[in-house]
Amino acid sequence: MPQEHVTSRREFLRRATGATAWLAGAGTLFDSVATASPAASSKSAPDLVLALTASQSETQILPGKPTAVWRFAARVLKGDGASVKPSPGGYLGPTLHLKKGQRVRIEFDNQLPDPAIVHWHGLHLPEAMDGHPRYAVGPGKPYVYEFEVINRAGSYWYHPHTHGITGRQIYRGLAGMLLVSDEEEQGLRLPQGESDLPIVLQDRTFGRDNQLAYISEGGDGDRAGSGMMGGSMRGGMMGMMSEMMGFLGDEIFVNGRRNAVLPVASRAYRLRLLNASNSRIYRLAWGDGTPLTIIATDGGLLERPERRAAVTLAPGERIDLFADFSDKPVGATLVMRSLAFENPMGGMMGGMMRQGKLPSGAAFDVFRIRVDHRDGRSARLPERLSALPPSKEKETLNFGSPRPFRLTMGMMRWGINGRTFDMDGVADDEIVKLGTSEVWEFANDASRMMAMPHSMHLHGAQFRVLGRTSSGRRTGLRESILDAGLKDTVLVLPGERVKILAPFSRYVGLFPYHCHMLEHGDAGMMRNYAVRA
Ligand SMILES: [Cu+2]
Repeated sequence: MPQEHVTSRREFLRRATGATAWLAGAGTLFDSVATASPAASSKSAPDLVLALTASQSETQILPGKPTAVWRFAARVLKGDGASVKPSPGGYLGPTLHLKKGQRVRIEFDNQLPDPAIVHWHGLHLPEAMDGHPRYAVGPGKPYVYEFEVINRAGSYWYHPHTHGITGRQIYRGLAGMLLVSDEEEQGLRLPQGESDLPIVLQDRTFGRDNQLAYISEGGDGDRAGSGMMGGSMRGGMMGMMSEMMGFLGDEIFVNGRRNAVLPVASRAYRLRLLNASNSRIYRLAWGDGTPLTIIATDGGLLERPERRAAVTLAPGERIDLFADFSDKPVGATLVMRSLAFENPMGGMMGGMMRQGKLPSGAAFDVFRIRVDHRDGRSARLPERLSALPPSKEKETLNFGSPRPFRLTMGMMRWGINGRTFDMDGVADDEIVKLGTSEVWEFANDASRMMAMPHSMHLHGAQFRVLGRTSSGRRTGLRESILDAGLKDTVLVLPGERVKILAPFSRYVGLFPYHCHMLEHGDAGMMRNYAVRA
């Protein structure tokens, strides 16, 4: 281990007062990985060591008073200096670039006034490295992650996973992209470097003094009224509604900036879109009607590019687009739109949520691409991108009788099979066996009072979507859903049943599965499942 790293690590430990048992045990973490995975058997120093902090900050978004935000910052303590790339402007955390097979240590330092823990969304990790809310550390406390990157190349992301306050913490700015590359992907010569753009979609509302306003945090008293949801209604009735139905911001932010314009050259790009909004669903399409060329979903490259007029992107989901601007003149602009769709929030409550400045299902511009210089280079998109691991559907334990997960509403609280989150708890019907695959079925049997889409996310597994059954009624949203490739998050619309095939490999332990509409998850629409040997 290089001396330089030892020094900075000691420094970190000294600074992080109160770091006790956990840090003392950190040196043994690779042992526990090793017992679970033969591939990680050599107990060696990590290839990459990052320091990651979360702290209070401010940024200039509107003219006048800066906006208070919370943000991640990272620096490389050891290894490839290009592993951390700052997010351009805005408040988002830097983009982390990891490689498959890399052994990584991330020394997280919580400088927030809140407890916090970081989840590496989409990565397959040992339980203690995955950011389960029970590992949250208090203000001023560290948490050391050590893991091997075993995921295939893909667009993943990181965000806090603190019980009950994840929505608020992400809303204030705590999120960043985490890109994994591998040899298969490198061989394809897809656009990279400056031609590979993370595009993080969020929605935000400004309240008093240019500050971000969230649910019942107030700050909206001086806003111009927008119907019954405007003005002073927001903190009270609207706050309660948002808390239950999910927060929708008034304005769209891309990479932490509003009215985002992304300057490009006239060449081909890889656009990595992440929906990091609290609860908003997008139905993305190019403004000029050009089909979207999708090359990857949550868990990495598709077998072949998919061309679609529009694609639905639910909270937590990612799609990578291939976009060739080589025939565009300098000065040309192209708009990414979110197309109108039938508001999936039904029932009495859903009717109320159809109001507000930017209701669910409204059409709006998401961002603009502007060609600002010429570049002769053109890139060819291969027709075959990747070989997905075989899904072995017929070999699953319960093929034909899926494990049922009803998305429920009881006592005005969202739940799963009628239960809400229990920090260490797991029910008998939530235990799976290491080394097996199972079919799970999420059933969103909407009631008349409450019909909401849910964006279901599993930690610890990349799954396949086997199919969805629904009434078949056209809503716009449903027709645009892309279930291809490996997924870790899947949208389940009201009235739908969605079947997935999930493998439980490599690591035993307790892993959360939950709705990624952050207000639903925070309200308890989250459970553990246990992987046992
Ligand atoms: Cu939900």
